[in-house]
Amino acid sequence: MNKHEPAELCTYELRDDVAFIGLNRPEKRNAISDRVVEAIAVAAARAEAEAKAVVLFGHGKHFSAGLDLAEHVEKSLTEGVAGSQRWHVVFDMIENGTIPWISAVHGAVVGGGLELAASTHLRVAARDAFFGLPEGQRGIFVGGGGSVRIARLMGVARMSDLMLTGRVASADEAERWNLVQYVVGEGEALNKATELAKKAASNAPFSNYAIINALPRIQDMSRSDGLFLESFIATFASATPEAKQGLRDFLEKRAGKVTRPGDT
Ligand code: 1HE
Repeated sequence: MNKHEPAELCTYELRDDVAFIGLNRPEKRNAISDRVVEAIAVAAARAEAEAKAVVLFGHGKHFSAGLDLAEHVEKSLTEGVAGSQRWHVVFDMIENGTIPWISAVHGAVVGGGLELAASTHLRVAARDAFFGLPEGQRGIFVGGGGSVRIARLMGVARMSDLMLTGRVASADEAERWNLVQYVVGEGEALNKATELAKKAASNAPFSNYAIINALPRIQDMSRSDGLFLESFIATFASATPEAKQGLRDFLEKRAGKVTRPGDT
């Protein structure tokens, strides 16, 4: 191990049902090395086993500066391909797991850092967050799933703009472009993500599983296949004990109503 690296590249804490996973390499702006990818994999496996939702955040002043360029520059072509494919496997564990992940981002959310955030299910940005894909300027390409995930979130034209011109998006632009779902004040992203994670953790596990696994897949299907699959998932969900209980709770006036934003 490099003696300058902290032993714990990802912090992990379970609070109630929510796992808090923190990228912990602040002196390198949470740049993602091979060891960081493995630390994320270990944390993700632990969260899958014991948590009902995850909040992912970065220690220090930035969420993540993306790919560790110092490590990358030393790699052969074969090592580069293998490295990219390992990112794909680990980020797929996040996206296609059984529990919802919510990213709380601030500062730089750049390159592979944005690819990591895009593999989670919701993103909350603090107002000081900024979003860039400087791969074009560095002579490389996205390799952590961005061409699939980021392009689906913000669209190919916007992603091409960031990659071709080095344009950097503010938190408000990122929200307008569908990269993030919430923008909050500086220093408040973790609190907001925690609030959302607690809500998501209280849903029926099967509903969460279907939301995070079926919705993205259905977008990749034909309309007819998507509707067909939806019917089966809906029927299966309705047969779970949580659904029977949830429906009865509402009908017998034990469950909350849907309220207007701002109403309690
Ligand atoms: C790094 C990295 C890194 C910082 N790899 N070491 N990503 C980028 O092209 C982003 C490059 N980084 C930056 O633009 C800036 O560092 C930040 C805007 C993120 C932060 O700026 P700042 O002023 O807070 O920090 P800094 O002084 O630039 O960096 C502090 C240290 O972190 C410094 O090392 P030091 O030994 O001189 O102290 C930097 O070299 C180091 N550092 N970013 C390695 N990325 C799967 S494919 C994905 C492809 C990509 O992700 S491409 C985008 C790569």
